[in-house]
Amino acid sequence: MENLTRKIIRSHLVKGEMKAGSPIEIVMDQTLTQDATGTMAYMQLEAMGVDQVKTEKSISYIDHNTLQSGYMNADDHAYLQSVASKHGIYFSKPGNGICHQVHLERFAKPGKTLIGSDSHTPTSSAMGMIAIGAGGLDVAKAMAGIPYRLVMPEVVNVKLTGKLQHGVSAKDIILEVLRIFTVKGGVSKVFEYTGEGLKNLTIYQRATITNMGAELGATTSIFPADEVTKEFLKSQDREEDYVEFKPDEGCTYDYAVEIDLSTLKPMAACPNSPDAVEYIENLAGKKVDQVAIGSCTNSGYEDLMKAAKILEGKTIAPHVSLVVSPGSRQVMMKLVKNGALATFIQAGARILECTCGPCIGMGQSPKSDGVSLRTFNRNFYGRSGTLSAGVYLVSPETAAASAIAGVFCDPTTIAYEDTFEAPMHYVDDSMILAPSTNPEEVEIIRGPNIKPLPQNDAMSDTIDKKVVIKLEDNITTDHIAPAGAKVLPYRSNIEKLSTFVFENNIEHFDEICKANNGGIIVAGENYGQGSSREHAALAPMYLGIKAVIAKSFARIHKANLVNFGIIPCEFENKEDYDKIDFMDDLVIENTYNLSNDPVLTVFNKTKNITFKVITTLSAEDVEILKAGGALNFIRNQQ
Ligand code: MIC
Ligand code: SF4
Repeated sequence: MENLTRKIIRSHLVKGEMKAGSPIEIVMDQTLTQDATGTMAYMQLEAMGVDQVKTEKSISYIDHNTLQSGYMNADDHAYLQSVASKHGIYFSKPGNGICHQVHLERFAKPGKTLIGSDSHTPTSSAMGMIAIGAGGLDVAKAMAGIPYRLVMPEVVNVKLTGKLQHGVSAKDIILEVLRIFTVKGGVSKVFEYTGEGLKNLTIYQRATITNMGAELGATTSIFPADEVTKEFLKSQDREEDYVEFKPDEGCTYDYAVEIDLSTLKPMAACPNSPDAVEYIENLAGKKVDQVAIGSCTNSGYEDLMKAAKILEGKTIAPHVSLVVSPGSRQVMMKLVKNGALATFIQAGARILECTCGPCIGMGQSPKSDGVSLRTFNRNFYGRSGTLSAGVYLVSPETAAASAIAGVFCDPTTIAYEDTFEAPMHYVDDSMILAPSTNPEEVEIIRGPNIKPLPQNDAMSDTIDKKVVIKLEDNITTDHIAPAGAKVLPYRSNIEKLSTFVFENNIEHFDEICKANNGGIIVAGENYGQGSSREHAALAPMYLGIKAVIAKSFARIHKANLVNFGIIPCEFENKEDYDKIDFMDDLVIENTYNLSNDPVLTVFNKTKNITFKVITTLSAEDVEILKAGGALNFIRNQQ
C-alpha cells in the first residue's frame, strides 16, 4: 500500500533508496523552460554537446520577458526558437500563455514526471504527476537524458473535507496551508491532497494549490488523477492521456493534516511574505490603489469567470487601477467568445497579454506607498518594482470585489452569481511550433545580447575571503538576483546582470566583491527561497563568491549553488551567526576533504575565533564543487 507520491517516484527510480532524506535519482519524462531561465539552460545543453533531447516531450515557453523595450528580449526569443527547432524541443510562442498554464492544459499527464526551470513547475502536479522546479542546468541535464538527483522527500497528507462556501476560493486553501506550515515548512516534503473535498475542486483550482505549494519550499504538491482530471483532459481533446492514479486505500504518510473547506474564510498574504496570512474581514475597509488579476496562480477559466461575475454591470472605484492578464491564449479566447472580456473592459480593467507581466515586475509597478492586491503567489520585497508598495496576495474574488469597493472587501459579504456556463470547447495549438525535421539545417541565432557562459575555476583547498554581505532570514532570489523590467533583459548577459546583485540590500555589491577579490556570503534561515533562477548562483559565482554560510537553505537554490561551484555551508551552532560581521576575514580549510568529512572548520581571522559548519552534500556534489561547477565536471568526464 503506497501513497501516490511514492508510487510515481518508484516507477521512475533509477538509483537510491526511497527512505526520506536519502539521495535518489529519477527519470524525467518531460521538461519545460521559460525564456528568463531558458537561455542559460539551452546554452548549457549546447555546452554538453547534446544533439537531440532524450525526453518524451520538452517544451520551451516564452512568457516572462515580452516587454521588448530594446533588442534584448527579442534576441533571447530568436535564440530560443532556433535552439528549440534544432534540438527536438517544442516552442510555445510569446502570447500563447504562461508556461505552467499552457503545460497544464496541453501537456501534463497523470503518472509522468516533469522538471522545469521555474519554481512553479509543480502546477502540473494538479494532474496527478510529479512536477518539480529546478535550476536550468538540472533541466538541461534531464534533456540530455541524465536522471534528476534529489533527496527522497517526506510526504504530507493534506486531507480536504467539506465544501468551499460562497466567496471562498482555492487561493484561500493554499493560504491556509501556508499559514500552518510557513514558507520554510515544506522543504524536502511533498504535499499530497486527498479527501472527499477534492471532488468539488476543478483542475484550475487544484493547480492554484499545487502552484503556490512552491511558496512552502516544498519539492512539489500533488493531486490524484480522478474523474475531474478525466473530464479536463476530455475538454482538452486529450482523453487518451488519462490514466487513473490514486493513493492506495489505507496507505501511510509521514505527516497528516485535515482542512475542512466549509470553515475557510477569504484571506490575504500580507507584505512581504506569502505566509503572513490575515483574514480579509480584518483588513476590510483598508484603501486599495491597484488590483492585478492573473499570473500562473490564478488565471484559469473559473478564476477569471468568477472575477467577471463580480464585475458584471459595475465600475471599478475611481482611484483604483485594475489589470487583468489571462493565463493562456486558450482562456483568453474563451473569454472573448463568451463576452467576459467585454465585462472586464466595461468595468474599467486594463487588459494585458497572456504572460507573467506584473508578477515579475514587468510593468504595472504600484505607486509609492501604494497598496496592491494581486492574485499572484509572491509578494517579496521589491518584486513589484516599487520598494515602498504593500503587496497583498488574494483570490480573484477578493481582488474583483475590492476593485469595485476601492477598499479591501470580503467577497463572502457580497451577492454575485457563483455559477456560470462551462467553458466552451476551444483548443488551438497553432502557436506551439514543432521542432524541425531537418535539424542539421537549422542555424542558431545569436544576437548581441547572447553572451557566452561565464567559466569558473576549480575549487581551492583553502578559501580565504572576506564576508562581503551579512543577511537576515528568508532572503529570496529576488533579493540576490532581482527581476523586473530593468534587469530581466540581461538574463543571457551575466556580466551586466551581476551589477544588480543585492541592489536592494547594499549599494554596489559587485564593486565590493571586485575590490575584495570575491568573498563569502553569510545569511540566516531559508537562504535563497523563491524562484529557481540559477542567476542567483551564477552572478555571485561571476563575482567570485566561493561559499555561502547560512542557518539553512531553500532546496532549489542550494542545488544551484553546487551546480555553479559555490559551497553551501550550514552553521553547526546557529549562534555563531551572531559572532560574524561584515568584512570579517574567514578562512575555510581542507575543502578537498569534504567527501570524507562533511564538517568544515572556519577560522575568523578578524575575531580570532573558530566555528564549525556542516555541508550536506552527496559524493557527486563534492566532485562537482571541486571541479568548479557542474559544467566543468561534465566536461572533465567527456
Ligand atoms: C518567479 O516567479 O520568480 C519566476 C520569475 O518565474 C522564477 C523564474 C525566473 O526567475 O526566471 C521562478 O519562479 O523560478
Ligand atoms: Fe510567471 Fe509569476 Fe508564475 Fe513566475 S510566478 S512563472 S513570474 S506568473
